[in-house]
Amino acid sequence: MGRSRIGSTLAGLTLAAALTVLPGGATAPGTPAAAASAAGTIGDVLPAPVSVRAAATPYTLGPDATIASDDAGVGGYLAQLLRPPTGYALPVRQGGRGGLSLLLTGAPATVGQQGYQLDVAAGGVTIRARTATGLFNGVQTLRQLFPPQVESTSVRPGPWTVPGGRIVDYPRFGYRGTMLDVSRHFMPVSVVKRHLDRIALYKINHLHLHLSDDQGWRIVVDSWPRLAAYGGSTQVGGGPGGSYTKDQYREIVAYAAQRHITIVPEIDMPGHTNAALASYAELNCDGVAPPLYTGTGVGFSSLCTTKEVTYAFAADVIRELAELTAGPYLHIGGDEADATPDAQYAVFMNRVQPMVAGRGKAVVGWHQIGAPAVRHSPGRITQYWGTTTADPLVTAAVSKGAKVIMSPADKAYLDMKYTASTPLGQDWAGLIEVKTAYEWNPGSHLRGVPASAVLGVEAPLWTETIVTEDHIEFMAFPRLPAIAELGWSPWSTHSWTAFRARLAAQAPRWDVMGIGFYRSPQVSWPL
Ligand code: NGO
Repeated sequence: MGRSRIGSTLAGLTLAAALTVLPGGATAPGTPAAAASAAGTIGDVLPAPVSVRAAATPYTLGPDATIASDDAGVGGYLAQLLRPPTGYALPVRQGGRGGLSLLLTGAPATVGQQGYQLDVAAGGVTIRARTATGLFNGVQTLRQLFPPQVESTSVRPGPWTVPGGRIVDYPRFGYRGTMLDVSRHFMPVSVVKRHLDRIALYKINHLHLHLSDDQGWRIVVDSWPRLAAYGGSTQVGGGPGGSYTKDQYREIVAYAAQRHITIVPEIDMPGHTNAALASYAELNCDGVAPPLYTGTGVGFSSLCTTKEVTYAFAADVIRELAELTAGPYLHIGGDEADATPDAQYAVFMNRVQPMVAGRGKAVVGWHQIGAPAVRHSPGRITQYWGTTTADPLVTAAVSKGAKVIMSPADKAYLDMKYTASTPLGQDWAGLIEVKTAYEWNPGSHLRGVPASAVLGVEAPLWTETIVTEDHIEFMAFPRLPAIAELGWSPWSTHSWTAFRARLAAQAPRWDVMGIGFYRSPQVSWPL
């Protein structure tokens, strides 16, 4: 299969990239014409893989197939995915070889910690990786190579044929995320879990949960019980709200971990804190608790940064949240603290950031945390949510050593309307059709922020106007896959024409999964 060509370069272009199978059935020069089987080609994957070599060797999964996996977790996950639609037994064996083999040996070094090599030949499918995460990512590619009916929860006829060839693949950025604002409207555990299942399909590996805001506090904190009990008792529009018990939250973290997704918890401070201020009068400078808030205004609340109790509160919340957090990050918000004097903002952050570091976590903050008077903290990450292409706060944080998560609001905000007539969402950052979500380069979007300073991308879904799971689906699909591709695929594969064809091919899968996506007129969806 000429794998030696992978990774070699020609005039700055990798040969492997030059051999990439293009969407819409077209193949780049040198690819066997016979590659396109009835099941499509092995390059019909989203996000676009680093390199694809199609071959006329499709594999058909049969009733007697077995799964052999060096990692029991990923092997079991694949079996759980394939058993319902196929009706096959698909026993999972640790080690050895099967029709589907997941091996922690033999992957090329280029695949790194998250990548994989996938080979489809008539005799079977082999995924090789250096980590379980790499195998998991290979499984997501394999999942997309099966016909869309593979997503069915009941038995379908098949045949379960996968196009032949080889993919060698690894991400451009280590961090590919999306955010769910469970504060403005609370989302039950079942909805979060289904969302995790869906984002995994596009190799999104972080789910940021916006757990507190003016309208609701959504996680139990034992040392400050009124936060959830009272501060979580409503939401935008005045509904019942809700909050996660610690056990429910652990369940989300564990479910995410099985999908190789890290939960990034956020407690937004010192602004966006009305729910906390309403729950505890002592957190207010005047000692008077405001009423609960169910509107959608921003920038009016602040913890009292001159009171010691505020720091005891922050320390308790961070300690309890860090204990629940498997991943390396703890997000402390820091946006729109318009009701906090600038000097006090820096005093607050300079006391709170070390609390996070002291619990062994890296600080993540919205990019206002890059204010010059706020010190760097080990491993600190700044999340850019502006709408300009240069930002002094981001460059200042980067110059101190921070890495950047790119969430430009005019490109990556999933709560923006697609068009003026979109029934849901806001438009303060602009209208974001699918092409707008796709046509930007996270590695060069901000002047003075080189790709090497970019940790990755994140698409936030704020929920002022988002109430139900249907709403989440409509706003996230198909824009989230666009952001996922920006985070994963090498820039050399970037092409709107190619992307929109691969995107269209996802629609039958979403139909089977019951995802009510936005049928953008920019994409030629199959009938
Ligand atoms: C802003 C604001 C949020 C809003 C969101 C709505 C950030 C980081 N703070 O983004 O409170 O919900 O816009 O688009």
